[in-house]
Amino acid sequence: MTEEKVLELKERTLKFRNDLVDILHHIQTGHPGGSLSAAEIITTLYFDKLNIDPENPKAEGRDRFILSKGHACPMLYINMAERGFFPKEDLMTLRQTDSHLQGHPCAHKTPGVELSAGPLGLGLGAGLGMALGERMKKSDAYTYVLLGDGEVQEGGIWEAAMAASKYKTNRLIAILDNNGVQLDGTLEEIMTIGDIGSKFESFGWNVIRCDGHDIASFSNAVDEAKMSEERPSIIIAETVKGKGVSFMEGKNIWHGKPIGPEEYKKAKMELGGQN
Ligand SMILES: Cc1ncc(C[n+]2csc(CCOP(=O)(O)OP(=O)(O)O)c2C)c(N)n1
Ligand SMILES: [Mg+2]
Repeated sequence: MTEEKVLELKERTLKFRNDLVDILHHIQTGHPGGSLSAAEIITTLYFDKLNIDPENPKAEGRDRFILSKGHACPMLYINMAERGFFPKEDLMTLRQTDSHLQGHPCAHKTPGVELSAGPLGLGLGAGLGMALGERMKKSDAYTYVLLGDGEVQEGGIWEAAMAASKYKTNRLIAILDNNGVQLDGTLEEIMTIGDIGSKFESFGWNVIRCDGHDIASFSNAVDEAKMSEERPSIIIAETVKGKGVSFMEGKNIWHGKPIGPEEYKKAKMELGGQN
């Protein structure tokens, strides 16, 4: 990735963090922590890596992105709106009853959303199915699945991990948003996932590590994953929950807390007061 592209994506993620804080403050609900930790990951995919067409969201042979940690959908919607899947004005309708932008992604309502998500643990199995389907169609599309680190405590993840390895789905790329925090506390406090890289490795996966807030580092990890010839890949992206807003960083309380007026002012100041 060129330095210009890295700079462009950096500017985008800063703008998108601002948009996120604006929207979640406006609607007084939603999930800031997990959205902020995935900002660089989602934006690098949507503005550099994914072969998708907002004019034709169901195009044959497209790459697929599954937000398995569905609660982070505000950051997904912001990226999708900017790419032109739907009008940006829709963003402020997030989580309202009649909106197509529900609090968790809904594939039937939002063009370009590949899988309805929210119940954690389902996205890897679904992504595996999509990757196998693409293989049957002799397509060279990639399927990306973004997982939370708390999410991989779910048993279904490990069934999918075993099957993906058995079927050698090298075009399946999981990304772990490894922020060390889940809903009720840190993973150390609730249930550690231990050396997660070794676990996936022993299940037969190609394991790649990167800094999930460093766009060049994440971009290189994706390029490396795409080279895998037989094994599915997992990119373990080191991240900080709530990244970019100091009082949210690493705090599980900001998993799903409304942003108050003073908090809003402080967050916007830290983010450079854009918009
Ligand atoms: C099966 C299931 N159990 C519980 C929940 C409630 N829940 C929503 S988000 C969350 C924590 C997820 O933590 P993590 O995967 O680490 O996400 P991130 O830190 O990226 O926000 C929980 C327990 C859920 N959505 N689905
Ligand atoms: Mg987490």
